[in-house]
Formats: sequence, structure tokens, C-alpha cells
Amino acid sequence: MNKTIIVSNRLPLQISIEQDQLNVTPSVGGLATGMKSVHADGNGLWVGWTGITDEELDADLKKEVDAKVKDVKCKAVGLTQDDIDQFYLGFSNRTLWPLFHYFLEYTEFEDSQWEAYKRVNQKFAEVVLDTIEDGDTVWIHDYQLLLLPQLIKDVKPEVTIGFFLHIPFPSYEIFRTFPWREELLTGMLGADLIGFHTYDYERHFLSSVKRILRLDVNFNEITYHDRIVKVDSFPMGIDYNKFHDAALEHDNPNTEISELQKRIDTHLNEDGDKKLILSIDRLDYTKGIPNRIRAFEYFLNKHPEYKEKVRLVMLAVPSRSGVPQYQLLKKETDELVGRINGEFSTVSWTPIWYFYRSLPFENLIDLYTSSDIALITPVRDGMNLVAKEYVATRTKQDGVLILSEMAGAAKEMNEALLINPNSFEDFASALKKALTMPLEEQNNRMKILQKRLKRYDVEKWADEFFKTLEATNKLQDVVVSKKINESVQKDIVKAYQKAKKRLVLLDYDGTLVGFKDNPQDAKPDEELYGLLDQFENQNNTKLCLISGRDKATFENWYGNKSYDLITDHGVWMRERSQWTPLEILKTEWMTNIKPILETFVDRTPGTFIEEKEYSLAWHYRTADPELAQIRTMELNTVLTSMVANNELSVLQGNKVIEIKSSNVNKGRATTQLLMKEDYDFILIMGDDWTDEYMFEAAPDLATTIKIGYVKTKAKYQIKDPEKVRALLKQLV
Ligand code: GDG
Repeated sequence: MNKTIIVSNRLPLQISIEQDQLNVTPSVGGLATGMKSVHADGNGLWVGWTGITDEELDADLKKEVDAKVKDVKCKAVGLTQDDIDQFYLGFSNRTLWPLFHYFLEYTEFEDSQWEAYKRVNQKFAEVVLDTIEDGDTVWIHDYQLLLLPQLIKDVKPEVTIGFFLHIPFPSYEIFRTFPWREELLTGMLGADLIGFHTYDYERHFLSSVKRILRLDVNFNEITYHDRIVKVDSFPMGIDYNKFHDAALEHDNPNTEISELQKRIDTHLNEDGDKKLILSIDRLDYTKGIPNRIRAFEYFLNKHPEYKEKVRLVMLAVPSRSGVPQYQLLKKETDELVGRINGEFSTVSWTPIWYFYRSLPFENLIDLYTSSDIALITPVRDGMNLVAKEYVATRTKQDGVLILSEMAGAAKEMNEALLINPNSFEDFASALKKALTMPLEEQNNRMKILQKRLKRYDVEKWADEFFKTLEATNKLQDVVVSKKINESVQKDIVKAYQKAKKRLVLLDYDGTLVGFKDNPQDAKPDEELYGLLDQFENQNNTKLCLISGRDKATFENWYGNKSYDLITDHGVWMRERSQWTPLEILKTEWMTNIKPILETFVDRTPGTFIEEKEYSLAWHYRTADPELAQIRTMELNTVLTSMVANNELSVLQGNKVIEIKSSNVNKGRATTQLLMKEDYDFILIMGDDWTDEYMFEAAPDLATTIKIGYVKTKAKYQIKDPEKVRALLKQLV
């Protein structure tokens, strides 16, 4: 039975060692709940770090940990203290975290930490690879493991891999500053499905993939080698019922009242008119805590009538205290709270209640249920679950959520009061609006928010991701349905050997060699010359290279070779070293079209014109992909009106637009070639749209092969020029 393996930096459990006694308690966070159906109920396994370093475990204890962890269907990745310092507190939280949250000024680019990041991702890969089998599914979580998808895919291409990023993916302008940007993107592309919280993060990622890796992106699908990688957004939900039911339980008069609740009640009873404003976050600079405190001060000064009437209850949960920025933030927050409380407090009122600690779940519910307003104002946040949890606990559908536009959650919580966390004015007017909002309006807004959160809860989120992951699998099946396999290769070799008269017709760029930024750099290499020479020496075999390239370039490259050449898409043919025109063409049109192309070159950096004897080509391989897309549409429109009267056609090639006479194409040239002799073996290979004409012109007995996995009329598909050469080597 196939397994589902979940991988995250930390395992969903807490381990403590007390007096040599090992205690393992499962943690009940949102992610663990979402994964429940695949982990606990299904044939699942969770791989991650236990929270205890290798140094803290001797051999016996390690065995015991492994056994206990196994009991709860987990598998531990062993990490040393150095790994934690360099990989977790280092690269993950001093490079990726600040960069992905737009804190460039906090971002460190340290080679040694990058090395540690790679090393630890490899450690995770080894543990996964140790248990994984073909047909299994892996779901990898978050920014600590961005290289893991590729590390697994490279070794086990037959497993299905999903990846979900819990933090924002920054815009290209931020991401491009990252020194190891290519490696990180290719690491992620090992996955078959990449999920983000919001569409914005998805399009930022796709933009980087297009610009940095120059890959083709079709809506939300990336063609990467022989696979399609799907990218989509899945806004993470919460365990709605858990929070809602806990709040109902809290409302129940028979439930015991906590110490914290007693304190809150005393405060509220002092003056029935008092309101509580709540904020809960990990103490992290992305959460906008100092700004929120200052904005609260601004509000009190702007609306002094609320002094002694409102109180900000601020829970800041200690986090990553080994990273200097977090230590500074702690100091800043302490000082700000101290200053404001000092300034505003009266005998019976302190404006800010500040807790720097983690509270038990029950106390969290006390805070959520007692607060009239939740003030959740991160400067950047992937999603923010606290905002959703507050809504889930409002059993009477009262209360107001003030939420930062910079939290992913804002995208789906329009009924909250959305604010820009950098504007004190926004803060003040939202607080005023919330404090004076009629109950009916509070109810209306809460009802809509609750309905959505209840329906799209964390389990639904996990299910949706899994369903999409499975569908991605089917997508691959369609893509590779014509993929050449070993048995087809054997048949081709057999047919070749048996044949009495053979034709091998090969396109050049993208078929025998890969693409280069400048087409002149794609010269044949020694290996290729050697391979083609071997064909030349075969009896009863006609080898012909067919290309859109011009005659002069091919003459330059193959001047001393005797195989046949067809150039300029079929204008010229060289047979037995003699060039003859296959078509007679006019070229006057070029003087009209060239100035138009030049205006496009001027306005589109990175593009250039290639002038051939019978055609003009506008290359845009190194241009900005999105600008190029707009320009190609514009150019096509301009050209369409001009070409009709001139018997010209516009060919859309691989990152090139070529204008040439309509009565030339590789198909017509192929037909002419085939008419010259009878062949009992024909092999035709090409990668481009223009090569489809050859596949169409080919007789049934021909073996036609497309390079790349896109729609084609060819019978078979093969991955890349490297694989083409491997196949050709088998023939000779
Ligand atoms: C990352 C992304 C994304 C908080 N204090 C206590 C406590 N909590 C719980 C909350 C909530 C969770 O911690 C915090 O989740 P957030 O989503 O708000 O924030 P991050 O920790 O930054 O999470 C974030 C998330 O991943 C999921 O993808 O939303 O954008 O940054 O569930 O309830 N729980 C307890 N005591 C506390 O004192 N028991």
C-alpha cells in the first residue's frame, strides 16, 4: 500500500527528558490537525526533527527516541547543535525569513550558512529516501526545506511530491537579490505541485521562475524538463470546530473559571463600559508589534475620551530568541510598553496589559472570548491564523476584527476592517469605527466570516491540496503519453538495422543542440560532428539536416561534410555538395518590414534582429518574458496587416518571430526530399512549431519524434538534445 510522507522541520510532538525519563506528547497545532486524515488515519509517516539535538542523546537514548517516535508514526531527522545554529537560526531565520518578508535590511547572505542549509536539506532527503517507494506521495512544508523536493525527485522520479510554503513568496524585485536564487527555485521545482496561501505569492513565484530560470509558464503550469509543475494557491484554514466548541464550553456557566479569566472579569466589572482590544503574535518583527503600540498611543492622544475606557491586551509569544533581531525587538517592545504605560496610567487604569509568554490553549480562549476587538496588524504575514481563530470563537457573533492588509488572511476576510499597518490614521479610524460599531453590523460581518472559515477549515485545506496533487499526477500521464521508452527505442534500432534504404532527417537547434542566448553560440561540438560523420559512413543511409538557419551559417559549419542540408526553412538544399534553390523567392518586402522590427528592438531591451537571405527573425530569448509577451502580440498585430498582400507568413518559433515567404516551409521541403527516392526507414526529429510541417508531410512508415513534451503531431516525444544524441548513437 502506498504511503503518504509528510515532511516538516519539526515533528508534531514535544519530547522532554526528565531524570532520564523520556516523555513524548503529540502537539495539537493547526498543521497536525490538517494532516490528521493522511497521517494518523491513513498509511502515513511524518518526518522531521524532534527538537532534541544529537549531542543531547547517547546511543541508548537515541534508540529509545526513535522507538517512541515510531509509535506515533513519525521518523526523526537527527540534527546537531551546529545544524540548528547554522541551518535553523542561521540560514532559515536570518536569510530566508527576513528576505521573504521584505526585511532586506535584516537579511544576511552567508556562504557558510547556505552550505549548512544544503547539508541539512540533504539530511532530510536521506531519511525520506530511506523509506520511500515508487508510488508514494510526499508533502513537504515550508521555507526550511526548499531544496528537498528536488533532492527527492532526482533519486525517485516516480514519487509524487507536493510542497507548501507557509510564508509569503516575495516579488521578483526582492527575490532577485538572493545569491542562490537559481538553486532555490530548481529545488522547489522538484515538486509536482507547489502551493501558496495567496494568488499574489503564486504570481510572484511564477514571475521569478520566468525571469530567473527563463522557463515557459502556461497560466499556472511550468514546463520543467519532462514534467509539468503546477502552482496554485490554497489559503490555509483553522480547526474551526475546535476553537468554536472551546468557546461554547467557555460560555457554559458550569465550566470552571481560570485565574486569567477572573482577572479579566475584575477589570471589566470595574466599569461596565470598558472594552478590551486583543493582539496575539509570536514576538517577531514581521508582526508589527512596536508599530501597533505606537499607533495605540496615537489613538489615545487623538481620542482622549477613550482613556480609561479601552485596554490593549497584548500577548507576545517568545520566539527565536537566539537571533539578534528578536532580542532587539524584545527590548524595543518592553521599552515602548513601559513608556506608554508610564505616560498614560492612572490609579485604576493601565492602557496596555503585556504578556511575554506562551499561554495554555484554555487561556487563549479566555482572551479571544473576552475581547471586543482583535487588532491583528502584521507588516507582512503569510496567512495569520490568529485572525481566523478570533472569528471562530465569537459564539454570539459579536466583536470586530481589525486586520492588516499585509496578512495573507486579508484576501479572504473582507468583512474585517482592513488597514494599512503603516498608517496611524488607519489604525485610529479603524479603532474608532470598531468601538462604535452597532451590534447588528458586528453580527452581519461575523456571520459571513464564520461561514467561510467553518466551510474552508484546515482539513478541507489539506484535502484540496491532496486532490490537486493527485490530479497533477494525471496531468503528467497525459503529457508523457508519447514519451519514448526503452522498448520503442529497441524497435527503432531494429527497424533501422533491417532497412535497405534509410532517411534520417534532423532539425538542428533544440534537436541536436540546446538553445543559447545568442544563436551564433550554438555551434556544433566535436561530439556532434563525430556522430554525424558516423551516419555519413553508413551504407544506404541519407542524412539530411534541416533548419531555419541560413545557408551561409550551415556552409560555414558543414562546408567540408558531405551530408545533405536544407536551410532557410526549405529555400535551399545542398546535395552532394551542390546548393540548389528549392523555391524561388522575392526579398523586396524586407526593406519594408525591417524598420518595423527595428522599432520593436529599440523598445524591447534584450531583443535583436537576425537577417537571413530570405527571412527576418526577431529574437527575444533574453528579453523580460512578460514584456516580450506583450510585444509579440503587438508585433503580430502590426505584421498581420502587412504580410497578407505580400505572400508572407509569420512564424512563431522558440522565443523568435520569423517573417518569411508563405510558400516555404519545412513540410514542402520534406515532401520534395521524399519524392527523390523510396525509403523503407524514415526518422524525422524536431523540437519547434515549424517542425510540425515535417511531421505532417511524413508518410505513415516514418518514425517522427518531437523534442520536448508539448502537443505535437509526431508519434513520439523525447526529453532533450542529450537524449536525441543517445538515441542516434544506438543507431550507428
Ligand atoms: C506561520 C506564518 C501562517 C499563539 N500564541 C499562543 C498560541 N498561538 C498559536 C495561535 C496560532 C499560531 O500560534 C500562530 O499562527 P500564525 O498564523 O498567526 O503565525 P506564525 O506562527 O507566524 O505562522 C503565518 C502560518 O505559518 C500557517 O501557515 O499563517 O503567516 O508566519 O494558531 O493560536 N497557542 C498557544 N498559546 C499561545 O500563547 N497554545
